[in-house]
Amino acid sequence: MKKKVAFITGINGQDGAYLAKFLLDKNYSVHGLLRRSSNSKLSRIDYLNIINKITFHSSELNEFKNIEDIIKKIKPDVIYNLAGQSFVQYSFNNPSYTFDINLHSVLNMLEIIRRNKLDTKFYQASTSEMYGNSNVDLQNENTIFQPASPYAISKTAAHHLVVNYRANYKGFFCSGILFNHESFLRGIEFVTKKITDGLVGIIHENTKPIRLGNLDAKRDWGFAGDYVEAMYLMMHYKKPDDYVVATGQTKSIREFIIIACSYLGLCPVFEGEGLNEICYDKKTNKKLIIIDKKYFRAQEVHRLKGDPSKIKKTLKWKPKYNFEKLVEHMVKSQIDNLNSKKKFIF
Ligand code: NAP
Ligand code: G4F
Repeated sequence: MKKKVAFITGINGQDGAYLAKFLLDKNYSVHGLLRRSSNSKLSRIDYLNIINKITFHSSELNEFKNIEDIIKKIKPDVIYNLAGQSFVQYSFNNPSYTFDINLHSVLNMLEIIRRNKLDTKFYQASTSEMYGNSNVDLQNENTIFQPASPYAISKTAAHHLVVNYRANYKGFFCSGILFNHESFLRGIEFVTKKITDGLVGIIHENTKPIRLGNLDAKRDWGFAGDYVEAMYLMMHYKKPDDYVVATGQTKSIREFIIIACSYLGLCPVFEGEGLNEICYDKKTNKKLIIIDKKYFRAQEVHRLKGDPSKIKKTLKWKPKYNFEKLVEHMVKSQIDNLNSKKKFIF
């Protein structure tokens, strides 16, 4: 039987790498988009041992003609659009670039499918950041969006485009409203990876304390491996729709630090207030965390907590990782990484 063809943009990102592995295991022929770089940037795909199983195509995401040529050549059954300027803080200083990649590129892909009358199914990586500082306790598919950063605005506009194209042109266009999901493969600038790699470094390599911003923001954190399965389920349901993917629990950065410390035998004590707060290990007096105003945002999203009822009920999605297991995975994988001959940096 002919293999189904998947085209993944952002294939070398956290989600792209996990999804590529997931789809290969489902016997898909996997094609991925890479943009030019002065280094190979395939470390996540290398870590998952799948480099030789993927066909790579080279282009910037916002090059309409290149993307159209690739899509017309490989005729994908499914496109997962995971590429994006994904760092919220960066978007405050680079809003126009963020809009170009996160919004205009989505419009381009929807137009390529429409103009060429393709049957290709399309998945868009929407985000819980679209809710902003919501006054609703549990955010679901009907909660109003109040985006609080250029990143969130670009993603909200792209989300509306997907909903609009689905209604207007009846294509299989769907959108996953994913809450924060993490893993050992997370980019080093994101707070969870900064904390787990930073603490492991302090213990095992005597590195400097970690410099962080707001410790009191709360996020609904899940495991990236579970979330790519949710994307797959959306794309294999009989009709296209939008789904919240979340755990339904919310934890602060401070709570994340405490749990990560517990897996390393550290006893964290927080002392001081605001920019003068520090965190140290009670047993050794070693400084673990310093607050640095550089990591505070122009506008913070204080609390996110998602309601995954719809995807659980309709698509029978069931995450395998809870918060504690996620933190343990990140800490243990980094210790293994330090002890292995081949070191991975993401
Ligand atoms: P990530 O690790 O930052 O990966 C982003 C990917 O996009 C990378 O492969 C990156 O390539 C690619 N990319 C960026 N700009 C590009 C361009 N101009 N042309 C081509 N490729 C480009 O992000 P992630 O965590 O996997 O997230 C995947 C998607 O889901 C993103 O769109 C993100 O905004 C969204 N999302 C993520 C979360 C989460 O918690 N992880 C939650 C909700 C939504 P390079 O390696 O070359 O930079
Ligand atoms: O890890 P973060 O940078 O993730 P953020 O901003 O929630 O965005 C991530 O999740 C979104 C889904 O909700 C995605 F759409 C997006 O692409 C990305 O994957 O920051 C989490 C929280 C923030 O409140 C931030 O202010 O951690 C706080 N924080 C405190 N100190 C820090 C730091 N964040 C970072 N990155 N670095 C710090 O030093």
